[in-house]
Amino acid sequence: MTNLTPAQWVKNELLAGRDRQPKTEQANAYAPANIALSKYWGKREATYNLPVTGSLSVSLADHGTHTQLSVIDAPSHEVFLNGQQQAADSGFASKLETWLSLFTPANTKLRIDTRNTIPTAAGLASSASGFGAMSLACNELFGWQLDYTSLSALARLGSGSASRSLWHGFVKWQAGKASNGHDSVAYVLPERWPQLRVGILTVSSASKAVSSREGMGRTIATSKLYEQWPAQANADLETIEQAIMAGDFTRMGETAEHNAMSMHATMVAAWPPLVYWQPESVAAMQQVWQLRQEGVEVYLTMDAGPNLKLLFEADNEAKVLAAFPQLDVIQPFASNVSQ
Ligand code: 2P0
Repeated sequence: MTNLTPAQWVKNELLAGRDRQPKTEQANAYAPANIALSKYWGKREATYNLPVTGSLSVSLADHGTHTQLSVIDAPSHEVFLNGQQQAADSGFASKLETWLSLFTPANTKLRIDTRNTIPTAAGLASSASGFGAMSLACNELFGWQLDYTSLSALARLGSGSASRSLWHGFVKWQAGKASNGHDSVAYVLPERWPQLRVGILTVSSASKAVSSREGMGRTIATSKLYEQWPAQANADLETIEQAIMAGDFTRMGETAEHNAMSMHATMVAAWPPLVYWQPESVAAMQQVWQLRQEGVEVYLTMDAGPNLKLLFEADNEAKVLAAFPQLDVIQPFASNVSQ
């Protein structure tokens, strides 16, 4: 089989038989941000954003991205982020345009209004909810009627972690094997965990020195410790999925924290070293471990940035908040968050 480019794959396979033109003048969508409990760190193929391993996340309810698409009569797309027009050559606009060019007819130009409900300083206004919301809004605008799992492959082409941002709740992105990624898709798990809390602990709003994309490339290329990562990531993914099914918070939390620390170990062993932590991050980690010693069951996870995400259950919320008064507490399974 000849290798297709992502644009050929989208047009010939994902959208096969579908008309190319917009079906309505405007479309709106929302997608939540997500935090991986078992991380995606490393690509086996970069043009399709195909991961080395699967990953599993929990979505962040009302922390995410609202996107409105409007068909416009203009020579090029217009991109607005939180109300501010973005220069066409900005990183944000050009990433969006590259993704839109995978399927948008040349004569169709869009105004894209994207608004994040995540505090920018938290470093969570990631591409995940952005491309998640774009994929849902495009499905509406172009009338594709694709199911969410198919849309997750399209979101992945924008950003890997976006494949996990189409649903609320626990979401698993399976690595897949195919060279065109048709099987590298995500789906929502049926389990709910109403007592689960995710706390966003913003310890530093220093901007990210090295993007995740560059960081994972550097880690694979130079970190000897990365060699052990895929086996651990696969095992952790399975353990966390089982812990979710069993409602075993200790097992889920311990495995998620160990997974994040191990991912960071692979980064630290890259060259030049990749250390996303700030002194405040380490101080906060030690505070979390101290709390655990005192019998408060709270675990941490971290991504490619200095901030911590804490995992705990409702019965410990007051104690965790007492230790971290600035914590932004999210209820991923609140009754008003429909799955
Ligand atoms: C994750 N991260 O699983 C991991 C953990 C960061 C650390 O997914 O290159 O922005 O667009 O596929 O999705 C961040 O990576 O990277 C990420 P691309 P993406 O959440």
